[in-house]
Amino acid sequence: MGEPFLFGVATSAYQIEGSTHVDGRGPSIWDVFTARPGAIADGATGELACDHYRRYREDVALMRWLGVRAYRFSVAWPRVLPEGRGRVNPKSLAFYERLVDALLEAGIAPFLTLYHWDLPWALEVQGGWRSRETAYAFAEYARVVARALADRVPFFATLNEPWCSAFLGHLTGEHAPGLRSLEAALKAAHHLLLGHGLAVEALRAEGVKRVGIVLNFTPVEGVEEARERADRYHNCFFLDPILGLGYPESPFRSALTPPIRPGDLDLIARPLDFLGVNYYTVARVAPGEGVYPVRYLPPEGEATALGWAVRPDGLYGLLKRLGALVPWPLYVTENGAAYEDRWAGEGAVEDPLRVAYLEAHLEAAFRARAEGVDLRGYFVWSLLDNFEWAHGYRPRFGLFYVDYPTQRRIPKRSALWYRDLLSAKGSN
Ligand code: IFM
Repeated sequence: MGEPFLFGVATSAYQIEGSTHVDGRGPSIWDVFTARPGAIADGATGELACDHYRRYREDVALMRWLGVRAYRFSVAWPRVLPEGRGRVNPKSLAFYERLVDALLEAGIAPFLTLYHWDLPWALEVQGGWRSRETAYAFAEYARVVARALADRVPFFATLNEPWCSAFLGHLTGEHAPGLRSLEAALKAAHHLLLGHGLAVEALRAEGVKRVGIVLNFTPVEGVEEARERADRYHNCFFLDPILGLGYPESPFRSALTPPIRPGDLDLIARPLDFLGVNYYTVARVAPGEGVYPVRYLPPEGEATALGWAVRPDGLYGLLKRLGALVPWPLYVTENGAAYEDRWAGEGAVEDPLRVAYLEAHLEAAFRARAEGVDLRGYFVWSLLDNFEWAHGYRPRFGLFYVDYPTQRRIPKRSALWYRDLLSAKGSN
């Protein structure tokens, strides 16, 4: 262990930046998906979001005030390469350089994610992640970003939650690009992983210090067969190939398989420097019907505004499981809770449920760490209320409340709590 535990906050480009038509940014699959009638609650889009592209200095000041040591953010691929590959847009790279420099000046380590779901539309029309070519385009993009930032950014994660990109984007249709096809989902899953492997090589060639990936995990409870199937779907599908174990037995009742070519699995299993772990809740399942014969049962006990059970023991169990399996240090790269917070127009926003959620989950994470799990950091999702994908702006995950009409940021009680905690731990 040795290095100080990294306390941070996390965000992603499309969820906060806004300025979607500025400085030569190309369209992404989310710009197109949000325009589809009925796809997003309240017809919301990321066009303005938290206006972070223009207000990033103010947001870095909020982080400094909190006393965090690290900031996990993502770079928007369609800003850097508006056509997905080929022509680089220097104006956008300059934005991320300014952001990184502001963070470093504030003593905050940049923790960069290359892909948090905003595929350039120009690549989608050529087949998106269903096409093997997109994996090569991703490695090209990784190289461009690393060339500009590797000297200042100590952590690079390739993908955020490829499970969501593949399955929510191509199987259930809840996320962009909104397809409903198992064949498409399996192709996307494999090409995302291939892109990850190729990007790892590109990042290393450009001298990036620490390279990893961020996966989302949902521990599963329920009767044997459904539980094991759902565990393969939620927790093993991406982790196993990365660990060199190949894909798990298919969670689907189908003869379809990922389109693996010779050498792919070796590329996907390149050694990493860390695994990012996103954890929010557990799932309760029972046998179901169809190609994925699992039913999800309503949560028992306390749940957040998204109906996700509050289960800090799930994080403890997950970290113990991963600690025994994964040969690299772990970071909790996202953890947090959505509530429909209200601001009275003055003072802090009172969010006692979020404070209790974060306190209990941090305690669980530190218990696992005290028992030997090599956990190096913890990032609250999120710094700010933001665009919560298909749910629009109603669920609020932020430590800071965003009053969208004025773009004012108002600290919630949880921000004050995190700040006190970090100052007591000597982080600020
Ligand atoms: O907002 C998302 C984030 O983009 C990815 N992980 C889960 C968060 C909450 O749903």
